Amino acid sequence: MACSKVSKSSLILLSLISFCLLAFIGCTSGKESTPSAKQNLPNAGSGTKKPDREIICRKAPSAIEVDGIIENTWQAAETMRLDDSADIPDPNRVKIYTLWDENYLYVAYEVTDRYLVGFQTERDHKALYKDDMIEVLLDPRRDATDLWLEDDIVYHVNILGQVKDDRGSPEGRSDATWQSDASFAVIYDGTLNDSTDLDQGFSVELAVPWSEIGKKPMPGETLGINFAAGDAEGADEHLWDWCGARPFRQPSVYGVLELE
Ligand SMILES: [Ca+2]
Ligand SMILES: [Ca+2]
Ligand SMILES: [Ca+2]
Ligand SMILES: [Ca+2]
Repeated sequence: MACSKVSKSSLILLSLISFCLLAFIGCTSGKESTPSAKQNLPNAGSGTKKPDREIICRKAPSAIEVDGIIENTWQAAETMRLDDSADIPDPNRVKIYTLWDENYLYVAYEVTDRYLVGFQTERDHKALYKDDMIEVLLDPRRDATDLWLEDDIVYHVNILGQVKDDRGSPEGRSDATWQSDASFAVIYDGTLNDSTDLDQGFSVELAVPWSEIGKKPMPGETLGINFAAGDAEGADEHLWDWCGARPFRQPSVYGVLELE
């Protein structure tokens, strides 16, 4: 009887020791793995938190012709506003459309702008952002870093249909010598660089190949994204964006585009 009592207590004691030991090992390894997984990427992991901004990108019901004209097919898109909130007379009003198909991510901008201004006709010109223009910024991997990494792409398109396209690098440097395979087209309604009359505005269409984005498009797929626009009013040009990124090449605060 005594013998059996001792072995029962020993068994209970052994189980308790094993349990504590396992729990201790579990805690220790957990403490070690979390920071080491994150330490190489600034602000890594933000991509997993629920984004503040989301846009649904519907599938294009038919082909989009990239000619600057917002055709009927675009009416299938979920749209959003990116109006200028600057305290100026007649600030620009901006409406953004997105669609996708097997080959391209499509983005269109419809801009109401009373004074049309544009000068840069050279690709990748440093001053292109000073013209009336739009920007689309992508973080395809959604690693949501503060650095502009090799997956990250920005397309600036000015009112003349000229482009400044940059891609990031593993060191976080933006490289304007990188050239996109995307198609761009702009049309405007008004008189360019003439402030003596009032203009109507301009519209922009972009088709970005999925091969450039590096993703296979399918419903539920997501990208980190930001949209921006710029208005040149004489010397008083200014820019604004969807996500409040400063600089705009800051994927850590980007919203999410989800393919439907
Ligand atoms: Ca079109
Ligand atoms: Ca303008
Ligand atoms: Ca990225
Ligand atoms: Ca370029």
